Parts: sequence; C-alpha cells; structure tokens
Amino acid sequence: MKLQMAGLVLGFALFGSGCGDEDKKTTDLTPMVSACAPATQITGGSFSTEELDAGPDFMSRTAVALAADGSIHVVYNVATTGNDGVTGNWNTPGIWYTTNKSGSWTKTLLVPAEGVSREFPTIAIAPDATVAVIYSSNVAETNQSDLYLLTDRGSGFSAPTNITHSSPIDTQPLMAYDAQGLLHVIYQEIHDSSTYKIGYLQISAAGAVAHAVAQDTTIDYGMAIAPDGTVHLAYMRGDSTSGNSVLWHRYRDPATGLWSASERITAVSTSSWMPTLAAGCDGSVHLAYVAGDADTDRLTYMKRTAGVWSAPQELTSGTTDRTSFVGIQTNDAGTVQIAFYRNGEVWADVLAIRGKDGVFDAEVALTTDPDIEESTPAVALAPDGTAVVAYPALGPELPASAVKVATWK
Ligand SMILES: [Ca+2]
Repeated sequence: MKLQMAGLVLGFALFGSGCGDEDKKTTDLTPMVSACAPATQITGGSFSTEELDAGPDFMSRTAVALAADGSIHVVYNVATTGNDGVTGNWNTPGIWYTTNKSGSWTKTLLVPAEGVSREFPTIAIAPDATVAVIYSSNVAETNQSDLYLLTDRGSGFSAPTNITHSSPIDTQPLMAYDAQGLLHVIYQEIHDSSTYKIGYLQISAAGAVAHAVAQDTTIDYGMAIAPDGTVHLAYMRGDSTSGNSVLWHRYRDPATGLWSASERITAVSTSSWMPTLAAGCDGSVHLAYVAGDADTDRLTYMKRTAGVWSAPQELTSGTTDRTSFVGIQTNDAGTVQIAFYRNGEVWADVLAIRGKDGVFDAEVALTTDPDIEESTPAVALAPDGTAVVAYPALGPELPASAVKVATWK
C-alpha cells in the first residue's frame, strides 16, 4: 500500500486565472505564526432549539456559520414535490438562507431552482465579516455541474459566479476561511463513472480564483483550515486487501503550496468512514468519524498533535449504535464540539458531545421525537464556547419538513 501511495507524494502548482496581482495574493501566502487568542471554556449550560423554517416541502443539507457578532447564518436546500403530477418525484431544489443578524430571523431565497438542481450549499464568514456561500448547480438535462459563489459584503448577496468552469462534474464543496481572509474550497470532481478526484481551489478577498486538483480518489472526505492557511484533508479509501474502508490524511503547506504525503491514519482491520475535521489555533487537528463492524457504527475521535495522531477513541456505545452524519468544530480554548445523527435506540435523532483534551462529557440528545427524523447536523462554535447545531427535520407527514438550530448557552 505504501508503494502505491508513493506516487501521490506530489504537490501541484497553482495556476491562477485573472490578473497577475491577484494571482500573487493567492500563491505568495506568508505563513503566520499561530497563536491562540484569549478564549473562555464554558461549562454547564444546555441546548435550546429554534425552528427557522417549516413547510410542505423537502428541506435538507443545512450548513451553518457563526459571525464574530454572534449572529447565526444558515443555508439549506428546499425542494418541492410532485411537479409532474405523476411520479411525485422531488422537484429540483433551490437554496435558502436565513440569519438572525438583524435581531430576528429573516429568510431569503438565495438561488431559485429554475429547473435545475442547486445543491450542497455551504457557508463561511471571513475575518472582515464577508459572508460567502458556495453550491453546486447542474446544467439542465445534462449531468454537468459547476460550483458557484455568492458573497455578501454587507449590502446583500452578489449574483452567483461560476468558479470551476470545468468539464468534470464539480460538486459537494466544503470550505473555510483562514485568518488572512483567503477562502479555501475542497470539492469532488467526477471525471467519469470510475474517476473521482478531490479538487482544491482558493479565492482571494478580491475574488480571484486559483485552483488545482489533488489526485486522490475518493467520494468521502472532510476538510479543515488552520488559521495559518494549512489545508487539512481526511478522506476514505477502500483497502483492497481487507476490503475495509480506511481513512487517510494529507495537508497542504501554505508556504510551499505543496501537499504532504498521504498518511493512512486508521487500521485496515476496521471500517472507518465519514471523516470530518477541525483545526485548532495551536496546530492540532481534530478528527471525528464513524467506525463500524457488523452490529454497530461508533462515533470515533482522533487528535493530531505535533504531527502524530492519537489512538482512536470511541465516543459512543450501545449494542444498536448506528451513528452517522458527523460534524465537528473546535475553538481557541481547545473546546471540541461534535454533533451527529443516530438511527438506533432512539430513532433518527441528532445528538451532541463536547470535550477538551480527549475528555468528553456525556452525549446530549438535541431531539427526541420518534415521529420526526432529524439528521445531517452542521456545527459552528464561537470563541466563547457557544455552539450552534443546524439540521433538517423530516415528518411526521411527508414531505413536510423543517430547518432547526439548537444553540448551546
Ligand atoms: Ca427523532
């Protein structure tokens, strides 16, 4: 396996598009020395829930970001049903945005469906408070898909601009800002039915896009951006000998633009998948994922300190544990906030766990209604320890659904 992976030990040069000055901004990043800002660790507290949207349509794929002023920003898909009157299939989804920045929740149709699917919305907030949304959109009656960017610099969102323009199918973006305001985006490129690659691009504060493609093949990945601009990537690959899925990690050095060698970080004797990452200001990397056998799917945690990964730590238990859809964030105080979905003892609920230095409190159920299926939680975490978990809730009358946030106070 190591020999096979050796071929992946190659960086790739960034090639810019647009004017030269902007290219320099994206390629000549000066690495900064990470220093953890003063932050507080809150103890006690509990989650309280708000419903942000509800209706007869199918809501899904929530993403959430917290601004420095404490306001919550959520994007999600809404698809209507039964458009052809025959099959009752989901109609194409559009993207909605809601925020409590004004003091109360306001809801905006950010991108209408217009006959094609707008999917996988993701949101991030820059150090200068710019709100960025990226999503994938297909082209009518083709499988082609590109990524689009909208930004709100304080006076409303811009029109979407295509940031990939490439022939492969570009989809499922994940993104985060570094401390210098550079936006880093990891996404999936589907070149054909058997060729999946991880794409990577940067967007400068001025909007210049520079992109390149990592060569790894995967359909399951997580990413995190350290304050100094280091891009961390964890991803799942099949192990041909054991037949299990295993997790790998690599990172991009902002000073050289080169990617590290890929390092296998979970054992081939256990199946591991659905990696999600958070990067600490001290250079640490936090990984939450699912590890399973025939009977259980466990929420599992690992931490990378000074380049070394800790042993896997199971955070859930129970004989019918079916954990999935994991989200994780960390802050300058070292608090680690994880949210996840479980289809097990209590049917289809969202739960949360928080901890620090590998010591985690007992899990908290954010939802308990057996008639409602809550899933796919997205997590944001403020410097003061305030955590926000956003998720869609489906039922009990299908397709009626809702989007909710649970806030730790
Ligand atoms: Ca439930």
